[in-house]
Amino acid sequence: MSALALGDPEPPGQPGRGSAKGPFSVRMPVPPTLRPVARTEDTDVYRLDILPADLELQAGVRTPCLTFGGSFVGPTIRAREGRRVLVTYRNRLPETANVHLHGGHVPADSDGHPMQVIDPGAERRYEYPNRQPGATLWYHDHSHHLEAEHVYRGMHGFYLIEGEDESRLRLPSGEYDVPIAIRDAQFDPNGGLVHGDPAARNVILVNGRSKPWFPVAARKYRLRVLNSSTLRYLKLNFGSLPVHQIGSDGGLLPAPVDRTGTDFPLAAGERLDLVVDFSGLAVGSKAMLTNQGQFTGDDRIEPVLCFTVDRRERDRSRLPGTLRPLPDLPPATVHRELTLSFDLNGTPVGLVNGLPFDADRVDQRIRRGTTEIWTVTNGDTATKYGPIQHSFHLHLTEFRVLDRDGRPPLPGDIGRKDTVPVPPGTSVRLQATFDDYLGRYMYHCHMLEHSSAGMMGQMEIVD
Ligand SMILES: [Cu+2]
Repeated sequence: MSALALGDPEPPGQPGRGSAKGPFSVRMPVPPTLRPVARTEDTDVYRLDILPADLELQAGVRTPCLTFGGSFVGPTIRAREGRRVLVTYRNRLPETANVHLHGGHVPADSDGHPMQVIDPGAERRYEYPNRQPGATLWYHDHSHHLEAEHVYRGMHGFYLIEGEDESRLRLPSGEYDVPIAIRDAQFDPNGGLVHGDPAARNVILVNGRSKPWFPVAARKYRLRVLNSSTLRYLKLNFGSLPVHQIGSDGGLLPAPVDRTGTDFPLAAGERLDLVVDFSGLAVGSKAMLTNQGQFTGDDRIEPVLCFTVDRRERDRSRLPGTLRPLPDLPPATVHRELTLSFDLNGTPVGLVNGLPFDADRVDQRIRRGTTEIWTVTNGDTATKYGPIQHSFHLHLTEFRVLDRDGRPPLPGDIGRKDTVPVPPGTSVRLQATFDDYLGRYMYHCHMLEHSSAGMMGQMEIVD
């Protein structure tokens, strides 16, 4: 076999063989699509085990992981708008786990509340109604104090809802619709994942492989990019490849936005829905996706994924001029202010409005049907460690970013959002309407080491 093994493709969904070492010698796997165990007229039924697995994240080395279904990234669930999904997760770990569907409008007892855990050996059924527009969601562990380590060690996967409007849009689909999860990691000399100093996480994994390659035809692809890091900010760039952003966290934008050549800053948990056009590239050529180091003490730009154009193909997909209108913003009647910060005296404790998470305390009571504006502020401007970055994630529903410190939203704030960065000393104003389920839901910093340390609040939607 050649040193670069570029002519030795493996079927999508299979882990890299790792027979050749060095950058761009392992093919990027596409997470396998989970098959339902039953289908009824209106429901797809799934079973998925949470279990340990030794996986080849780095060529030739086995890494102990905590997984959904034995793969890292876990299997993709492909749902359809208006068609219910039931998933029974069985916990085969020796510790508690649970599952939050990030971006899902779901009943409170299916939201993966941090205190609603699945005990070792037990199972729990989650109901996902999918009564929301098509979007790129993901599922991950959310058990209290453990979510950062659990997600870091592998417990995450994609959940894609196809909107009722999507087939007529004729966006790239099937094998040309590729979910890509990007995150950082640190390995010990034996290949074990080190969940320690975040600044030491010096490896970027793309669908669970370091510096993989991915074969593409010279045509358009839909790439759904997730920052699945627990903490790290990414700054991605596709170089000169034509890139249009068609969606963000909560689904499609009103129209594609040409973002060719621009950086894509992406906080942990945020998603990008992109159409990338490889048709201008010759067969045999390569294109790099790069990331610029963030929070690691260096600002190097490093290639993280190599696209290899290996064939020409007829492309019947389109990049439509219009996609999906955004819902109107009704007038807001309630305003709330939240400040995210740390108490750094002793063991760091994450705070929202000065208080760490308490499952027995409801921080915000919200009447169903209300439209609210939340001003979220990062109060950690001058700690003993310097300024500290935070982000904000709202469960249950999306919000729209109105402004940042009175200035227009950033390019990454467009569309229906559920996760946004909140840089030190800044405020972001968000507007959301709480119109579907009742019960208790979380909001928190989505830098999971921060939420694991308590930087979460609880809201209760009431009639
Ligand atoms: Cu934070």
